[in-house]
Parts: sequence; structure tokens; C-alpha cells
Amino acid sequence: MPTFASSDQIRDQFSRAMSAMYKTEVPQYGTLLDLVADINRATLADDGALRAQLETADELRRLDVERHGAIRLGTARELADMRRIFRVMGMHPVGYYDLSVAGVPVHATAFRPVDDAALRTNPFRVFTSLLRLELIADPALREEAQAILARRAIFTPRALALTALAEEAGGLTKAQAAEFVQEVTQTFRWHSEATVSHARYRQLHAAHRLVADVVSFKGPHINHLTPRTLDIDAAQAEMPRRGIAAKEVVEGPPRRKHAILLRQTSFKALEEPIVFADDGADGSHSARFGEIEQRGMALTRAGRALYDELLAGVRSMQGAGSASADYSERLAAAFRDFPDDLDQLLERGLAFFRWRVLDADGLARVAASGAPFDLQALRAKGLVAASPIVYEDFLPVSAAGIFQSNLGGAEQKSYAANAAQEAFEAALGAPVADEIALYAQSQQASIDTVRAQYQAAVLSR
Ligand code: OOG
Ligand code: NI
Repeated sequence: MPTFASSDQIRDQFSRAMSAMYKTEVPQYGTLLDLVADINRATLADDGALRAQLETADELRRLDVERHGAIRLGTARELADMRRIFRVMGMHPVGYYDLSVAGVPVHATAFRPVDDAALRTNPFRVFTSLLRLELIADPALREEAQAILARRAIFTPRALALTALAEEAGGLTKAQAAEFVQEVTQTFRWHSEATVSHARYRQLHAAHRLVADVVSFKGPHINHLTPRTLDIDAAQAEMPRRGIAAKEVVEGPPRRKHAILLRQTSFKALEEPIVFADDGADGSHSARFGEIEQRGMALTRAGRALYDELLAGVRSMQGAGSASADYSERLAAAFRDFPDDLDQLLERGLAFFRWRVLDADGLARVAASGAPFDLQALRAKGLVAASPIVYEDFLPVSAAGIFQSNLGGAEQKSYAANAAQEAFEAALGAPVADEIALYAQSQQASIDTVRAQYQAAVLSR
């Protein structure tokens, strides 16, 4: 048996390779990384409680490497191969995101590690969209786009060969893994040469800027990589000081004592020179941008429903896009109805928690007394503790806000809301995992571990 590189190692190498590549391609991304590293250092120095909490959860280790990226694919075949490739790195499709509601003709999933140990090592995630050509109104243009996409091959032959090898052999040796990472990274490079003429590009662009972005190029360039900050308001304030034009408002929930879900901000996409296929005509295209995010706790279905309801209330008010002047105040006001207290979040079942034993002897004594297993009672006695589980996924409304800010406010197409999860999964060749079920499993596994320890004490009584 050869020794295989673990999928965690391959993913870690891949995320580092992508980060190094994007840094050379988009120097402002490097500035963003420095900014986030500085803010995280300062935040950890100032906030001992936060540091302790991250240490307990073994989360400090991953913070420096933690990123997500985003790509946009053109065909079912590309998506299916993408799934096979990400699987070699321990990244699996989680969640379904319908962005047509936001006027963006794509639907998406997030490829990410799913088990707790893999997430702790390197939680690299890639938000992966699939273009929905059926949403292009003009049938001639739709067919043309389809034909253009059918001609391209976004993966190198070697990347596909190594993927097949990994599938057959059950893994890749260290040398093969290094080559695999090298080959797969090529797919996400920037190409300043379009595969289409300038005229065709303009036609695609008129259908939707995103259609042009997906169809006009050789491959799905990575369009941003996002580091995780511990204080997004500080990061937002710091961006202009470092010469980065930040988006007006932070997407997601307002600032709170106990962060929930995900808050994100970004800088606008760069206008980049492009050489078109016909006469070498010059033009430009904007696709690539920078983003920063702060992650909070994962919410249960009840918590998520409350979040969606409160956010919708703020967003649906007259002229109340996230760009309006008093948005932050209205958002904060609306979210006063979302408890910002760990006991309440736990007791009302709004968030997911990971349980652990604090005092094994004390636990054993209670178990030996014959008391039935009661987590809340054990917690009240200080024998076990519960800490929030980090949200590892995305938010469609925020994603839409980020898409919109990059498309320039003018681009507001509307499509009827038409989630098509089945069609997406058919293209993918597999169902997507339900993210809420994954958090629930993770919470339950931690409870089971505490319970097993309790029962062992009962038996050895
Ligand atoms: C993806 C936008 C979604 C996020 O952080 O919500 C995303 C895209 O622009 O392709 O990355
Ligand atoms: Ni993003």
C-alpha cells in the first residue's frame, strides 16, 4: 500500500496555492490579507475572552489560513467534474443557493469540508455557481453561448487523469498530490484574452454581465478569495485608510456581542484590460474583487427563520436596499428582537452548540448518584459547557448584495424566483448536503460524547 496524502493535506496545499496565485494576480488581495492579519492580532490582544473561546474551540489554528473563494461555471459537465476534483480534497457540496431572486442568472452550492476535524485543519470553501442559460431570453444568443461553452475544456488533461487515479486507487501519493494541486490551480487562473469577439462579448454582456463573465473566457477565473476577520467593523474602517474602496455597508446581521452567521464586506471589482479574439480588439472586463468576512454562530432552523424574517423586514421597506443611508440603524433596530445572550440562544433553540465536559469528577459523582442524564442541569452545575458552533456556509441575500455591488447598481435584472435544486443536483451528479442537518449532527455528536462519559460513570459505580 502506498502512503497517500490525506485529503486535508491536499486541500490545505490547494488553498495556499490559490492564495499565492491570487496575490500575484490581484495585489490588493495581499493588502487585504495584511489588514485582516493586523486586525486579528489587535483584536486577540484586546479581547482575552474571545481568545480563550477560540482556543477552547481549537479555532485559532485555522484562522490564519481560513479563506473562501468563488467561481462561476458554464455547464453541467464542468460542475460534475468540479465535484470529483473537490472530493479528492475533502470538499463536498453543501447547500443550494438560488440567486435568480437577486437578478443573477445562476444557482450555486458551496464545496467545503464537512467533518469537524477537517474543518479545524483548513475549512477552505469554494462558492460555486452554475450559469442558468435558460434564463437568457434571446434563444439565438442562448444557443450561441451554449456552443461556445461546449467547445472549452476548463481542466487540464493531467488534472482529470490524476482525479481518475485518485478515484481508482483511493488516494494520491504526496508527489501526485503536489502535481494535482499544481494542475487544478491552472483552471482558476485569470486570462486576459477572451475566447470571443468584442461584438459577441457585448451581446453576452447585454444579456447579463455575468453571462459575459462565464462565457467569454477559457476558464472559471477565481473571482475573489476572502479572509476571515475577528472584527469586520474595524476592517471596514481600515479599508479606505489603506487605499481600498470599500462597499458602503456590511452585509448580514448587525454588530452584536455574540456574532451570528456571517457578516461580509468587499471592494469593487477591478476594471481589467482584455484582448478580444477577433482583431485583437482591446476592451475591458470587471470580475475580480476582494472581500472580508466575520463568522458567527450557526443558527438552527428556528434561528434562521427569525434571522430571515428580521432581515426581510429591513430590506423590504421603501427604498431600503442595503445601500440606503439609514440602513445600519434600521438593521440594528430590527435585530433587537434577536436575543444576544448565550443562555437565551441556547434555551430558545436558536443556535447550535458544541457540548463538552468541564469537570469529569463532578460529572461522575452526579452520574453515580443515579440522577437521569440532564444536560441543562449539568450545565447549571458548571459540570458541562456549551459553546457556539461556527457558521461554515453562505447567505444568499448577502451573496446577492455582493454580486450587485460588483455589477454596479445599474445592473438590476429581475427573474421570477425559480429555485431549481433538482436540476442543479442533476447537473452536479449528486445531492447537496443540508447545512442545517450537518450542524445538528455535529451538536448531537458532542452531546453523545458527554452522555457516553456520563453512562460510563454510571456503569463503573
Ligand atoms: C459569488 C458570490 C457569493 C459570498 O461570499 O457570498 C460569495 C460570486 O460572486 O461568484 O462569494
Ligand atoms: Ni464571497
